[in-house]
Amino acid sequence: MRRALITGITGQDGSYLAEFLLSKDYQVHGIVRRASTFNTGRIDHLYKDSHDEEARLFLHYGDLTDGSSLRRILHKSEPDEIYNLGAQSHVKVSFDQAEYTADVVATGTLRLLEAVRDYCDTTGRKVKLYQAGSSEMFGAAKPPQNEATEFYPRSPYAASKVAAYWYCVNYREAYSLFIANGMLFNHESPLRGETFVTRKITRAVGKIKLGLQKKLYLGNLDARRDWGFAGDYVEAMWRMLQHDTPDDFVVATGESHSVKEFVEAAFGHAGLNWADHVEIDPRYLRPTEVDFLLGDPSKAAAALGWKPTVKFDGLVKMMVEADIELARQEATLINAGHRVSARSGN
Ligand code: NAP
Ligand code: F7E
Repeated sequence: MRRALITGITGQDGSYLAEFLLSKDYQVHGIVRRASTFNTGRIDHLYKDSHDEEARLFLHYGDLTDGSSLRRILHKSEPDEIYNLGAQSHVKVSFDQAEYTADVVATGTLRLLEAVRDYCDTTGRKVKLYQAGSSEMFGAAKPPQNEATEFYPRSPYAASKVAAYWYCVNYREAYSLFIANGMLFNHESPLRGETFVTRKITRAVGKIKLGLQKKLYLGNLDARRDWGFAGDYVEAMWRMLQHDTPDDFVVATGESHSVKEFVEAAFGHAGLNWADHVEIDPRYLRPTEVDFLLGDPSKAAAALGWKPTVKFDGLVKMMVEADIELARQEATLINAGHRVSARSGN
């Protein structure tokens, strides 16, 4: 049985990837941060108690800021494949917590690479590593962006992902490790964190539809993104590690839309007029913005046989419908006297 180790398993992509690998009969190990509240909501449906003979998902406490935990978990889990998805992944937050973002995203990746290098040396095992790079690394570079496009990061998050990318290239060349950098454009789903713009919008649409919220406050509506479905993108990660040689790939849909187009489509799908509900709050603007991302995924299509199955309209519909259902459940709870959080932000 092949074994995979996922950092960031409790995040959106971690959840889809764990489910995908379990469906391929992997034993899956995931690193979970200690928190005072449960943070495994996205993977609870995959978990079986470790005493259960059928258990194939195992969780370990660790952190990318804690190198010794990474080393210990490598020895415990003995992975064939590692997916480094752990990150402080919010671009706006990275301006407020720049040093922490660099420590997790850039130095955290370096800590993991050092641990993997020593693990391979001492055990003689071969381990493949996927690094979660981002279209944010292209930043202000002219669209369309592909593997040959020069990086022009526009945030501490993006600069940290560029550093992590180059650490990975260096470790691949210096120590002949199998390391693939994915340069993934924005990918979303009903599991997307609620402070990223797509989910913030579809959550608001659901709550407005059910009468639980009136207004949605957003920042820059003109930014353009190439939005795909997270379920499709985790398969691209896996395909990169099944390729004969380690390489770097752009993963995108090849279509770009503005935030305003997403807003119009999401409210429209619920039969609402966005102009009645959306207001601009400068709090959500960024010191430097990434204006226009449009990925060219032709290398991934040719070399990995990967292509997206969900495009813009299908994605909006999937997210709006899931969030209307969620708001319906919340309305039921509120009517039964329970308290439900009204928090939104970023
Ligand atoms: P996400 O939902 O924000 O999940 C991030 C994961 O990283 C969570 O499991 C989080 O744990 C974990 N994490 C945070 N700080 C950590 C630390 N110090 N040590 C270990 N783990 C830590 O992100 P995502 O959307 O799934 O994205 C996955 C990866 O792809 C990230 O590296 C992100 O930067 C990158 N990426 C995402 C996109 C996208 O559009 N989604 C595009 C390109 C690249 P908690 O649950 O405890 O917070
Ligand atoms: O912003 C604009 C905002 O936060 C998208 C991360 O997964 O994808 C993500 O980064 C756009 C930006 O994602 C609001 O200014 C307007 O132009 O959803 P986002 P992101 O910054 O593109 C990349 C590929 C990653 O790697 C990251 O980890 O939407 N926008 N109004 C807003 N954005 C937010 N969050 N909130 C607003 O109110």
